[in-house]
Amino acid sequence: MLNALLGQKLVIATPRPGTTRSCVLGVYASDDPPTQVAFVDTPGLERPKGALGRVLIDSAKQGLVDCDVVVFVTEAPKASAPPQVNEKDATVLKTLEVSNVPVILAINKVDRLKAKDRLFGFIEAYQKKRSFDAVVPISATRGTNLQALLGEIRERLPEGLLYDSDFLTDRPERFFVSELVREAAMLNTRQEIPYGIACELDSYREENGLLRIEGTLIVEKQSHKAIVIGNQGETIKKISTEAREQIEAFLQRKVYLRLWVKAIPGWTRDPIKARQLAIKEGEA
Ligand SMILES: Nc1nc2c(ncn2[C@@H]2O[C@H](COP(=O)(O)OP(=O)(O)OP(=O)(O)O)[C@@H](O)[C@H]2O)c(=O)[nH]1
Ligand SMILES: [Mg+2]
Repeated sequence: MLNALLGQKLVIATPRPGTTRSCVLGVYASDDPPTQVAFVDTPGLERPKGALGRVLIDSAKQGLVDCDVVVFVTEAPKASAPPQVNEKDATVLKTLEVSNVPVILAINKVDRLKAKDRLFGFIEAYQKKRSFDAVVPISATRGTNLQALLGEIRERLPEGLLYDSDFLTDRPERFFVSELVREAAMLNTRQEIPYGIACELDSYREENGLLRIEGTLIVEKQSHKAIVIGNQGETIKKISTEAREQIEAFLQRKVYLRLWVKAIPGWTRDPIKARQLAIKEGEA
């Protein structure tokens, strides 16, 4: 959704839960009317248990500090589902009870819902849980209603432009590069492996006009290492190629990328390691 709002790919997205780990700032800007919206993408507030899960919840809560508006993103119900608030959303809405900023409900993925009238019962069920300041059905992939969502957000922001007109994010280039590597690794692995993947960049330097990047994919079990490498290295090769293409598109230049795979057994269950490996603070 953030990428669609910004009109460019800034943050990573995969079908796997737990994709976003560190909060990421992305500034939307428009001249007509003059608008800046500083979006902070956060991890989901309801996550699998374990040390990494707790780290992600802390990270998400950090993203809620000092914001003027919360956009609570849920997804349109499946055709067969009864119109009710799902359990995970109910838990997250409890967390938001302490916040006294406006909360906008964005119902994403309406492109998947053929019978749009099913939304009415769904919205009613959410409004019963708490009174949202606005409700906007959207589709991030199709771009449906994004302007309406921006309008609802804008109306609730304080006046004034805080950033230079071309300012996009406060994270360094390297952060997004390591995220794109992690995204490619998550997209090419299955079951519990993606959740236990972290990425660290070991070197990032110019050499003869080429950007040379070396990085390590960290997995949480020895057995996962062999799977990420794949038969005759085919999986890691695919991950490297996809990551390199994404990095080249992001940086608009040619890069050389080399990846290693390392197991740090149980890192997602160790509170200190989970924090160190999953959350990038300031510099990546
Ligand atoms: N059909 C459809 N799929 C979408 C839409 N928006 C996002 N998705 C897909 O939904 C999946 C999850 O997207 P993410 O952006 O990773 O979701 P998230 O809520 O940020 O999840 P975490 O970062 O894991 O907490 C991805 O596969 C997206 O491509 C949409 O409007 N329609
Ligand atoms: Mg995310």
